[in-house]
Amino acid sequence: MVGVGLWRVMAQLPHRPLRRQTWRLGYPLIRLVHAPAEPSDITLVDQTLKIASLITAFRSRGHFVAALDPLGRTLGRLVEGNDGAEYAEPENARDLFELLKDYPSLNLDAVGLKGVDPNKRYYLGDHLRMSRATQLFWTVNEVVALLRGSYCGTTTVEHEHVVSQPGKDWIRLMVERPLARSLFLPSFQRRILYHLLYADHFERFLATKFQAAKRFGIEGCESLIPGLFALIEHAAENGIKAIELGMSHRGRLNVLHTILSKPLGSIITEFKNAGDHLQVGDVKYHLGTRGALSFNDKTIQISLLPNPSHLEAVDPVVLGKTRAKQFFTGDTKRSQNLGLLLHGDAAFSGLGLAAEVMQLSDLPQYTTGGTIHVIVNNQIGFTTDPKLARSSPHPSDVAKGVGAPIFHCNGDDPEGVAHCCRLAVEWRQKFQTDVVVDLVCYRRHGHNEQDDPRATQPLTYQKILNHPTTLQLYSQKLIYEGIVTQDDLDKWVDDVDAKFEAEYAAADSYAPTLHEWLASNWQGEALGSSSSKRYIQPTGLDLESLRIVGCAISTPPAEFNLHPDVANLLKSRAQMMETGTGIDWAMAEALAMGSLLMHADPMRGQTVEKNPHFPVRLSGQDCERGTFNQRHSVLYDQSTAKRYIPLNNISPGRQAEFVVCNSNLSEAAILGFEYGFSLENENALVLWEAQFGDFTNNAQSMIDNFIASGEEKWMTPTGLVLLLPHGYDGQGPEHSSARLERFLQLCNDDPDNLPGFGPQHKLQMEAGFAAADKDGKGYLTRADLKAVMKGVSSERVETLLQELDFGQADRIERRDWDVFMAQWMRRNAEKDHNLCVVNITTPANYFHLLRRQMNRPYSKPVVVMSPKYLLHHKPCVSRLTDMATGTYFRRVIADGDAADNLRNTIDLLPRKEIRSILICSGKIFYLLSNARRSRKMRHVAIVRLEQIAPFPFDRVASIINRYPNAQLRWVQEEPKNMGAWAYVQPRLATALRELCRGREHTDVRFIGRATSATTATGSFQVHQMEMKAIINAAFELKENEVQETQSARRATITAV
Ligand SMILES: Cc1ncc(C[n+]2csc(CCOP(=O)(O)OP(=O)(O)O)c2C)c(N)n1
Ligand SMILES: [Mg+2]
Repeated sequence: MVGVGLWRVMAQLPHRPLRRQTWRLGYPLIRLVHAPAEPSDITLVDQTLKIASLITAFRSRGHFVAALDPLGRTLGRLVEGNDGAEYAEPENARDLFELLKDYPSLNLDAVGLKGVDPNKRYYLGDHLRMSRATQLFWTVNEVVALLRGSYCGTTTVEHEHVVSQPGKDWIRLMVERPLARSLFLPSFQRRILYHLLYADHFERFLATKFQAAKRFGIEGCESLIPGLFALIEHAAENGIKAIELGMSHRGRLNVLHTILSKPLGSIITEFKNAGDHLQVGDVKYHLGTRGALSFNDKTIQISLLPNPSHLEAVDPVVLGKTRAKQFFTGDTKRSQNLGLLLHGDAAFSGLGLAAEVMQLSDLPQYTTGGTIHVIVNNQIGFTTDPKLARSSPHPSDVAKGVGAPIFHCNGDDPEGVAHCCRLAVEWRQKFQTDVVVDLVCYRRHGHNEQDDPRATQPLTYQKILNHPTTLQLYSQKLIYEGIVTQDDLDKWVDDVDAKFEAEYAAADSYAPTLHEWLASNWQGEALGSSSSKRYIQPTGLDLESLRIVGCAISTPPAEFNLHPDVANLLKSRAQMMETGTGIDWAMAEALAMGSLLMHADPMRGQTVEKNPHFPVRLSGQDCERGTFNQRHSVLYDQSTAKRYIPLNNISPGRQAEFVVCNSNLSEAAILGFEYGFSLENENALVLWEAQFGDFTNNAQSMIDNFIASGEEKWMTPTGLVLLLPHGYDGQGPEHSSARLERFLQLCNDDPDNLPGFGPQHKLQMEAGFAAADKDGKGYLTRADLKAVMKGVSSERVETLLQELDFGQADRIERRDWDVFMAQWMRRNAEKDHNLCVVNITTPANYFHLLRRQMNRPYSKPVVVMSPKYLLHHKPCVSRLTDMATGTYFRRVIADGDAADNLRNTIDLLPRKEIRSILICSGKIFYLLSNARRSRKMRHVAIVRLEQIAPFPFDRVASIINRYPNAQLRWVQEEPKNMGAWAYVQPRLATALRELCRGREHTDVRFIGRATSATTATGSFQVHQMEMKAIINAAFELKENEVQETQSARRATITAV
């Protein structure tokens, strides 16, 4: 084959000697192996190989000598003291640099082609991608001309690290051709110029009108705007229907206005601070919005997510939301919804989150089919030069780890920028993986407009001062090429400036609306535009529904070869369903999730099976099996490794989907991703599980800046559930604490004031009673109560009455009404709370909690201090009837309550004789209960705070009031400066002050570990001694419990 191919080629050869040499190479190849080659053969082979290496050099190192820096610093030796210069010194490509220095008179010595005639033709076959179609023989001159244009101009691409060979081939095909930079039509060039002009004048306008304001202008990188237009237009042409966009401060106002059409009047209002009545909770350059762009017959929706100052933090959120969009719109090919992230150069290379997020790009349950990253590479981060900001040549280098191709372009070449953006879109649609556009530009002013950058970068800013704007450069080019005239340009300038002025003049009467800040489909819930399928309904379910779900999740498919332990687990689950007892944590969780997947809509008379509802998505490290071997939500056939997910087989085709996925080892990226997922649609239960709660602080900014505060800042409610394994089992400082105190500190409920107790509340109650008691009998019946609670289901009223211990009495006195209304107001106030924090002790209560997330019309994030030890602790079980109709989530559980799963373990003294109340939360309850039983402490009551925040003032108080003569103790496992104590202490004081008047004992003593710098000891023995000391202190009626535990700790520590 080789011989025939070469023969055909030879026929075209110009010179006889060359033909003879080539023939020798082609025909008896064996001669080359067996006989010594002739010097001329060797020279030819050597030169051809050198040309091949030259091609490789251009492809792999051409970007080092490309003309990327608008300030002209990339190509050429760095001048000493030329601060701010790109790190990419030509040392990395010295040969190419020497070769191109005096182009077109090539210095072939530099690349080892000494003495070669640059016009002699060499057979290169496949080495140049284009050769297959057009040319097999190339002169060195042609090779250099082609590759110089492809890799060393104002645009270039890095692709040697791309893993996919077809991907590499495609890129070469796209760039290695003489006119690879698409010949844009004049109309397109005019549009680029117009967008450039608009972006440029937008900043000028704001700079003139608001000289003292920070706006983080785009000056120096105006080509971002035509670049984005080109990207979005090409995305629309390639089938994308919606873009989720995330970006930082730089140029954000410009993007908001020019790309997303945020009215200028609105931006001006924000500058003037005239929209404060809308209680916007964040600065203008953090806000999000939604917009749409139309190109011919195609419209593309764009939603810009709001973000905190924390750079890169929004990245995973954008991708989670993109994934959710794909999920909810059935975009299984991921070809219609695109995630687009704009980054700063310093942030992209410096912050690990960017790299963590890119790691998600090819993970089956996290991929979004490729993200397009655009780096606004202004070659500075605040006052820090690139050489101090990263250890690699380009800020984009971190993307090489995931094999993303990287297009670099010079910001002063807006056509090149548009071209790269279009190629990025094509790559993404074709290969469905991440791709980067590194837009190399500069920052004309300081970090913000109040900074003078000359103080730290004097030489760079001298250069910038003398450097024409991109608009000037590009308009000169187009005028020179005859694409536009100076008159055209002047007219555009006049029109654009006049438009801005007119909007400025009209801004005083501009009425901003809350909708301008909404980036999500259902963010408008608070504004009455919710798409919710949800309403308040009880979380308890009829036993039949529970059995349907229970049976499905404990039955493996036929002929499925289960692991023996898993087979036993399923058997025990089946038994739980049969007996209705012994329901453990994992089973309760599966029942809750399964019932949500099959959720019935009783209002429409539908049965469990007829109304598929509420998809459930659970993600986290090793969550499929469960870190503690408890969940096994995916079954594996032991002979085929086939997977089977019981929760997806309750009623296949007629249920919502259960997505369960082991995540990669990242907290911040995954938590951010799931938070983003939860923002897209409120009708899904989204849960993130940490391996151990201890690791959540790796994701602290997701918690502080999004989950806890997003709703208040940006009106972005979320119903995300965080499962954070927590509890002291003697496993050391980093496997004990999910840092409960941190979450409680984020909760916004007022420690000192009770809802329902203000003067205006009293007036409301009075008026309400008068309205309900129509016939003036002085009390209400249950019917009166239900009649006056318009729009509230009768079941719900009954639940509230039960919670207040009304029993079955049909006479509600005025005092009871006040209590009822205070409770009602408190419930309403829960809507204003930002975070719910629970530390639950029974599987049934966990079941209700999860179902409550989907059974109330508003969404709140829930932080669950989830158990480890309790997962397999025999007494920690519930009965099926604890989840049945009429049962509900208990914020507090006291001895003998219906939800008390350990009732009858001790015969307590009558309530008046109870001398001590131990209030606690979570796992320690079981230790206390066990000790109380074995020590026969009949005079001690134990109260479990299941929901810590919002604090259940009313419920806690009514339980305390049951024991009028008891002392109060708060017992916790955590050190005194951690756990719930700091949160609970003032709230207990308020509850006692307002709701427990007249009792003798009103101070609450602390029992727990002594204050400590670390969460827990590393010694198991010390841990056990500490636990013992806590339990002893809890049951001793001494005054100095704290000292007791403190000295116990010190003693043990010294002993060790
Ligand atoms: C996580 C984080 N750390 C620090 C900062 C403070 N900060 C704000 S802007 C900035 C420089 C960002 O540089 P770059 O990413 O290149 O963006 P540019 O401002 O140049 O567009 C820094 C350090 C921040 N906002 N977020
Ligand atoms: Mg920068």
